[in-house]
Amino acid sequence: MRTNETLITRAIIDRYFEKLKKTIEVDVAVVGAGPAGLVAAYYLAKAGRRVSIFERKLSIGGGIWGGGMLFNEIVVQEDAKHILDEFDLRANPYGEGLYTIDAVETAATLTSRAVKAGASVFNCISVEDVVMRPDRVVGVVLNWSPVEMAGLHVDPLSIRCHAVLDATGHATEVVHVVERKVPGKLMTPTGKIEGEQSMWPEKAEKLTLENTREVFPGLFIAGMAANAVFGAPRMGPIFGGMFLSGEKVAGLILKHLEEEAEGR
Ligand code: 48H
Repeated sequence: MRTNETLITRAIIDRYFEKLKKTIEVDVAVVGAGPAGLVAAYYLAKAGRRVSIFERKLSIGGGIWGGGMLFNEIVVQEDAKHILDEFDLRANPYGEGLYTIDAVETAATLTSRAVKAGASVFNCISVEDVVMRPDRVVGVVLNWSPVEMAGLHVDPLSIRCHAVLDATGHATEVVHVVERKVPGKLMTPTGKIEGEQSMWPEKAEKLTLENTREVFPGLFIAGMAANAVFGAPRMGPIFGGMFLSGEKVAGLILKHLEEEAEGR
């Protein structure tokens, strides 16, 4: 058995660049690997689409790990139970129509299932801009997160895709870039980002699903980003809306990809 250092290095470089080359042109670029992004990526990959997820942090899972205030349990309501079953997550009934799930099991399972379904995950890579042609989004601009953190002047690389999903949570970073830099208006009442409101779980959970949609040609929003863009409240550590939003946006993007292929 050969285990010398150069072989180990060669194996890592070869395999990483195989993954990276496959991502130069994909069907969907998912920005942010929180619950909404991971669930969406899973359903898209399961449907046979080429999906890459870009996550700024070293860890995958976004806000799942900390549960509520670092108590690492999350709450999911009955409406989203079918998604828990799809992912084989162990849900413990709590009160009427609610379930608790171990936050660590949730983050690990969503990640594992998205990757096994075929999604490629690139951690420690931040999306800093989009590619536009001329007034639609056709790709994302990438840089290493450590480059971003160190404030180094390093030019990025970009990839092309047929749809971008902003699943960056409260910050809704991709939509902010588009609002600022791409000609045209967002598909919101004011044409701009409406801004997140304070906490109201029942209303917020319902609105998360309603607000999950295409917000600019080629750009979709899901999860907390959907409420931030459309001016809806936050909901605290209940995650059913995030899961349902991921499932819904996957369906919308699949339809978009089919329509685009018919028009090509
Ligand atoms: C690459 C990026 C970039 C970027 C950000 O915050 P998330 O967990 O997002 P959601 O919407 O899937 O889930 C929201 C949920 O965790 C939450 O915060 C809830 C329910 N809050 C309610 C409340 O009241 O507070 O994940 C987003 C991910 C994170 O991992 C970021 O690091 C990542 O996106 N990210 N990745 N490029 N430009 N911006």
